[in-house]
Amino acid sequence: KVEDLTCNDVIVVVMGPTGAGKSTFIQTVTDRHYDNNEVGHSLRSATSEVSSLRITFKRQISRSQPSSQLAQNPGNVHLNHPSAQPEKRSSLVLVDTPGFDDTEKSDLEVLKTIAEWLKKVCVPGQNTPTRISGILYLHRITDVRISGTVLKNFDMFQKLCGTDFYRRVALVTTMWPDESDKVTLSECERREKELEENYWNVMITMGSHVYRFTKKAESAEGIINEIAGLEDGKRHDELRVEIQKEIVLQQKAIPSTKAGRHLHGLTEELVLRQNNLMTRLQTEMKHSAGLDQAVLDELLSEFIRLREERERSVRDMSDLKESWMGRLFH
Ligand SMILES: Nc1nc2c(ncn2[C@@H]2O[C@H](COP(=O)(O)OP(=O)(O)O)[C@@H](O)[C@H]2O)c(=O)[nH]1
Ligand SMILES: [Mg+2]
Repeated sequence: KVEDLTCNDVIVVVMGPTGAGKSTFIQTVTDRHYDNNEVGHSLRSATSEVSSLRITFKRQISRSQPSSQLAQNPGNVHLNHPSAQPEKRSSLVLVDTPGFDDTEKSDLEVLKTIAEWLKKVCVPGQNTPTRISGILYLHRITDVRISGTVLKNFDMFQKLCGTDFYRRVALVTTMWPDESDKVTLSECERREKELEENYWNVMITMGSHVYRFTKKAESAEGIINEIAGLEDGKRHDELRVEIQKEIVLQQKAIPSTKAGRHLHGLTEELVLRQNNLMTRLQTEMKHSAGLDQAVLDELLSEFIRLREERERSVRDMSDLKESWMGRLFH
């Protein structure tokens, strides 16, 4: 439970589109620790909303392991591990979040879910406890192009996170092909470069780091070590996630946050697109004399589905509309 979190916990939030590999990444880290019998008590929630899992995390990466993999990877930051030193143990909480493309939830519901969780772990008036140590944003390197869904996830993540916190962000590419598959590998490396130059450049300039997740536990642990600042004691700095500042410190309602405002714009565009589509479908149905029944039925069910979707978008948009008073005060 969220209330169980303590100021000794290192909290790392994992974000990204559905299917980016968030749950797999977390599983990879936790499995290893289950095997080693190092599991502390579980914080996994019963719902599939935001779930968090606490493990006792031991620094296990020797000098030679990650550098061999990262050396061939000049775009990535070099993991510069000091020579063997006594193991350090930390209580690590990994937080799994839904993407902004959930099948069950609208984007607004997802935003609320994440924001509420971040609000609960942040006790106002107390200055040390439960800071977020880092955010991992996961991206499938196998995606041939950057889809609208992926862009939406990335934009929403940036707005939630805030520029100050970019230094504590790991941009993690997942689903790397095997070393043996040279053709696919070089294609993925080209995409990685494109991401770094055209999509992630601003974040990188402002301190975010890029990593590859190679499915091995060492790979995941290396990323967490780096980003959570487990080794350099930096986790007590004053950095905070933007939406936490907004809803906890500035007491803003979700529609008034940067993420909320951005989502309002996106939802407005979505409603326009849905309206256009519905008009087109209606025209098609009007001119449908002679079309066979199966085609007609399909058009009709498409129309009904679209109308339901639009209802939901319109509802979200009105929820996201800042009240007159709200705008005055923020
Ligand atoms: N080939 C491959 N498949 C992966 C990898 N990571 C995740 N998957 C698969 O991709 C799918 C989505 O992963 P999941 O962790 O559920 O994504 P989430 O929606 O972000 O939590 C699952 O079927 C995983 O088994 C990876 O590194 N390589
Ligand atoms: Mg998942």
